[in-house]
Amino acid sequence: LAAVFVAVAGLTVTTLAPSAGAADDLGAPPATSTVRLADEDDGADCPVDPGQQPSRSLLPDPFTRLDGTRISSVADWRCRRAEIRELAEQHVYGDKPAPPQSVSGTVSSTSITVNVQDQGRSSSFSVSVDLPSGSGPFPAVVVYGGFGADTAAIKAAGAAVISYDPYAVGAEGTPRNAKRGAFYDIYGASSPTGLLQAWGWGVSRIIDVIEQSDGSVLRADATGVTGCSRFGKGAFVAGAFDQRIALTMPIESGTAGAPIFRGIPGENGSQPLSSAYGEQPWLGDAFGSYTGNPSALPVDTHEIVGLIAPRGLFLMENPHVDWLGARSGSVAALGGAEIYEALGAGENISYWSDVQDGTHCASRAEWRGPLTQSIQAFLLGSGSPPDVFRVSGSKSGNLAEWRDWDTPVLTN
Ligand code: MCU
Repeated sequence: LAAVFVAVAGLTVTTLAPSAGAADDLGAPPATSTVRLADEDDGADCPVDPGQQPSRSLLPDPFTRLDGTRISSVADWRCRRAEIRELAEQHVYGDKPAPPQSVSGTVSSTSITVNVQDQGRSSSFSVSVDLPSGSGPFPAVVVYGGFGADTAAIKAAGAAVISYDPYAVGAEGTPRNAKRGAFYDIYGASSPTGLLQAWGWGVSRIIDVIEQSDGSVLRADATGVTGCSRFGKGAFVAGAFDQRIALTMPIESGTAGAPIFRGIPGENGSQPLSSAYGEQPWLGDAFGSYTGNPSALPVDTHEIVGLIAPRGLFLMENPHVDWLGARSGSVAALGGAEIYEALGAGENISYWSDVQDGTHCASRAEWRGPLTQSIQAFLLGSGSPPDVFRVSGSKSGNLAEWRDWDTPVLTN
């Protein structure tokens, strides 16, 4: 995994915040320095010319660039990924601003404070921290909201739980032209960026503060993110737009989360695109022109899965509640898994939807094992990822019906 990851990240290994005077006589790096294997966005320098993309009822080909040529090597993925990222910002989620001018804050064993300054404005929020037993520094999982995530299992696996209230960063219940929260205090109440992207921006700023800390409580290179339902949508988007997030675990995310947009109109009982767009400003304002015509979208969520590749991803879905669009979710996972395969990281994506309990965001014993394994593999560097793909029979989509492209063998 490490080899693949470094190759895709373009070998951007940066040493951050070495602690003064800690270097030994041999000149080795100080033991407490933090090595960052990835930036928030390793393709920020890639040229992207979105132009006009033709409408298509099938899923866009993740491996064909906007200029119509196909990628042929693993290294090509970095700038192809940048194209997908840009399309996703423009048409689906709204823009995630470049890292802010300044981020500061504190990390303690009980809380993290975050202060951000950008474009002449500033805002702050804080989150609570709950450490596992044992001695740190610990990896951490950012848990959105207060339901659906198995915080006991996260701690038992050896990771801290960071309890994140996304509404402090992007409030629900506002009209699109009067958005509120720490993100919108800086980027404006009428920013066209939706709540999911704003919430993910908040997670990125938490990671900034952990990176700047002395590293004695939390490890900056081992952050995961999870949440259920609307917060599953949020976790999915956070993982897609920050490559420092080593493990993404969306739960029962439904429309505007993992399920392919193109599948929703044909999936009985699933939350319509117009409903997800209108219920809360989760998606960016620009998505409004696609709710009746997802074929016109130049991107779909199998490629958002691809933005997370080759990092750890464990998608959890519930097939019992039709509203959650689990069939479209399975197609996103299958399509996205093609990208993982092409990058040589097929074992890093797991999917599990054949659960017993039909209750939305229930606590589920079935997921405890693969959740623990994911945390250990991707955040603690021990054991191997679950590498499971369990689709519910009643909600299993067929990728072949959704694509006219094949998966290339990429050279290394
Ligand atoms: C699945 O996530 C949402 C869903 O999109 C909404 O329509 C519904 O109101 O709330 C779900 C949720 O967040 O439940 C906690």
